Amino acid sequence: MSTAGHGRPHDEGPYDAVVVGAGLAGLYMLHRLRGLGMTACVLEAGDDIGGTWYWNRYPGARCDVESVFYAYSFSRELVDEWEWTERYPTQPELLRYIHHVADRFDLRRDIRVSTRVTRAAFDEAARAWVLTTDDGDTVTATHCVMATGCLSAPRTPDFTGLDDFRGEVYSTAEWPHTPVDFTGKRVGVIGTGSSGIQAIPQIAAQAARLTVFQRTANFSVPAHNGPLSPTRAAWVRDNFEWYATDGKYTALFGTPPPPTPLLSVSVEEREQQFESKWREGGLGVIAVYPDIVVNAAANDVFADFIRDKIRATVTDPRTADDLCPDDHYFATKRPCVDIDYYATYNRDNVQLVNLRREPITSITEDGIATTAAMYDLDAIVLATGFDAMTGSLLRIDIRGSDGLALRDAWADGPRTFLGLMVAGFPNLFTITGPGSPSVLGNVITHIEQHVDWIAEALAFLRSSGLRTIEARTEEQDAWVAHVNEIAGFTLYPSASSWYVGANIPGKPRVFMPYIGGMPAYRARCDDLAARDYADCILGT
Ligand code: NA7
Repeated sequence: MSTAGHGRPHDEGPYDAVVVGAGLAGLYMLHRLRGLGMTACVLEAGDDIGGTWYWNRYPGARCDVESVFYAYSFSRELVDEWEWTERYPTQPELLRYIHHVADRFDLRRDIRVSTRVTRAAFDEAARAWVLTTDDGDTVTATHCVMATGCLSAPRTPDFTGLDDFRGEVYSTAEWPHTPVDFTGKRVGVIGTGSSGIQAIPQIAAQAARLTVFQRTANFSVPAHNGPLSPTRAAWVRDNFEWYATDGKYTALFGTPPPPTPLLSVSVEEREQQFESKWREGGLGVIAVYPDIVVNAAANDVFADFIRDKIRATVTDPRTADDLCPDDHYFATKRPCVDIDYYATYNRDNVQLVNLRREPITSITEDGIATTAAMYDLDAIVLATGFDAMTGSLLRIDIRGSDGLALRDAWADGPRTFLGLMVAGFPNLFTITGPGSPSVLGNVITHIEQHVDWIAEALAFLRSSGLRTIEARTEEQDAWVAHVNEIAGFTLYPSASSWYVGANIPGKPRVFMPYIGGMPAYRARCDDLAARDYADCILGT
């Protein structure tokens, strides 16, 4: 693996393709490009590979998808040889897996780490992309693939006085690489999304005192984590052919939902189904009944079931009430998958502060001040989320034809064709970009589908003697309209979630992922390929 940090800026390339990001998407993209006999280079901002699993090393960090499903399926040998240890993989185990993949497929020699891309511009005369790095180097390639991740632009809210705080400040998304010891300390955690909910039980077990600052209560479902059962591991291997083609897209939802809508069955029957899904745990709980994401009344019934579970677990009634979500429908924000989250509030050293009742006014030298009290702290942990889906792309100054800035093209929200391409930006691909299923479901399977599609498109261009491919504006407009229309049939856009950019002040409120399901989405992508990319502008 090469690193940056040399004296004089230099120019690299031309490559057939340059890939930005060496996480799960970038690594597989490189592997496929190599398989096509193409020259490629991967640029990675981090000091090592791993993407999300390189950065998010906070205590308790785990994937919310089961280990056997959150794994590549492009290589049967890889599936056969890698043994996961727990039902849900920890961050260190995921990183070991990613390193194993990089070594096994000899990927490192084309990856340049410690290299942040600041600008990517399409040179129309050369019909090539020129990427500029933070060292001032340039890398030129015919195609540019953004494998920059959907949740990789961390966001720290603008808290008054944060710099004045004399204690330690940590961000879950940029956790130190050396162990952090909270023993004997008074710790405050701001944020109760997935990261906060995973970290809180771990920090509570170590710290002298933990104060959780919650603005919005989230729905969390039990992980029922434990050692990986041999049958679970064998299931993917035994059904590999089906799994790798179709099964992987739905596997994370566990037993399929019953065909009947929730409101059409008896109270006894639905309670049984609720309990059965709750015992299964994990994100499969979303598939409890088919109508909970489209019918508010059905959603309310199931949300009440979860609120009852919270109240049955948390002994202090006021804390329990504060932990019960009441401002959004279940699943309209990605539910958290937890290990002992709610029970943590029964510990004597844990306190919940409801920021709806007492908002934070400032951070001082000593801790966090709210409208009601001063909380003295030795450490603050920010679990405050990401500028999701568009943040990592827009932090790069991306310029297409005629110098068109992606920031301008997306000023009213992201516009893509299939979440893969953007009109006005020839030969630019976005893996799991907005407008694709991306974050809805199991991201690694969506990554594989996108990488395979891009690889096939590049192979087609080469075999047809073509050099450029670009989304047509009218096809893109139609796709964006379709993405919005489908979202509008569901309850999802009603929530102030990162799916709609609501967590970033000023961000246009648009439901970004495609919620029409993988079968419909894959059919559209496959159809486009089968028709030789007829909906795109192709150039020599
Ligand atoms: P999330 O889910 O965006 O959670 C961020 C949390 O931080 C959430 O509880 C926010 O409350 C809270 N937050 C953000 N800004 C503030 C301020 N200013 N004051 C108080 N609280 C604040 O990010 P995660 O990293 O936990 O998870 C992201 C995804 O990663 C997750 O969905 C999984 O797919 C994996 P809010 O809800 O905005 O009121």
